[in-house]
Amino acid sequence: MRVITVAAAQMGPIQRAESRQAVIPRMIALLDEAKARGADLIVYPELALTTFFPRWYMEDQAEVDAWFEREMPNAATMPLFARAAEYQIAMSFGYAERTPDGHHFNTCILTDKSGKIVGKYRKTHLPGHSEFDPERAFQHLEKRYFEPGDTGFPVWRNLGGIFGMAICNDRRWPETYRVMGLQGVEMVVLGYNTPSVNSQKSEEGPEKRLFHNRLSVQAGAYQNATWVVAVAKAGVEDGFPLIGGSLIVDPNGEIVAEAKTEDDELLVHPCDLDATVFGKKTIFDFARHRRIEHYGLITSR
Ligand code: ING
Repeated sequence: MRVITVAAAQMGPIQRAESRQAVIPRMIALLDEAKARGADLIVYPELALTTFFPRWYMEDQAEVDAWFEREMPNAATMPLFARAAEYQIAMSFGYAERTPDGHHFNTCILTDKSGKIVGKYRKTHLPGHSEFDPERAFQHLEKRYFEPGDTGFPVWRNLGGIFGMAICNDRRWPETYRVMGLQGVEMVVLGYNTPSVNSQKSEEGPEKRLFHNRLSVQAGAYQNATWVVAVAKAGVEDGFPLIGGSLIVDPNGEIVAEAKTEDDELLVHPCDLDATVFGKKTIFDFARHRRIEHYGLITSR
């Protein structure tokens, strides 16, 4: 048994006018609850420090850059890192990263129990568009504000297991999980900000979005015999609704915990990393069963 008690820290809405200084106390309150409930790891959403700003069309790069962090930890997030280190709880959260040489990524980090950053992932699959689209009910300008990630899908040894990260739209692509699965991943942690309605298909509402969220995460977990922890930033941000539905899914594809609200809500579950072994040794023993001579199109087109 290698049990990691995981806290999925769903966050409610962050309004455009709210500062990082208003958000950090909410994250620390969730961390306090995670400590009280015996967690070893806490997982926060994508872009956890700010509103989902890619819904806003901006032309002034200085205005765009104000949504980005230039270093991590930094003054705003140091209290969170300090509290996590005090509690000996590892954490993962997403934020907008501006590198010293001026690159912009939708990024997620993973720390060890001492609060040291051991892994950084930059979102690969950027949904949406890069120019203002008048046809859409609202904008989704991730291709305007972020570059595609340059990390690929690494895995890291942490907490006695093999961990990987993904971000939001990445969870809809089977390649995301398979590349980590081929590296033996035992737990994938990811955050998301998913609009409750499709900006191009208004009849597609939250039920369908929640269905596709479960479908994508359960499939990725089952098909790679890995735990997947998927954590929402949820609720209505400046009038724009985001789905909740944060999930903890086991290596057999079963949902073992699911959020009930669209607010700050902590899901806690003891995840035995050894529960991945049977799947990896039998039905998804990749070395024994896969036939890569037939898979070329996946990387060549
Ligand atoms: N959000 C959404 C997501 O992939 C989206 C965008 C929703 C794309 C539904 C396609 C269909 O969950 C982010 N931030 O990727």
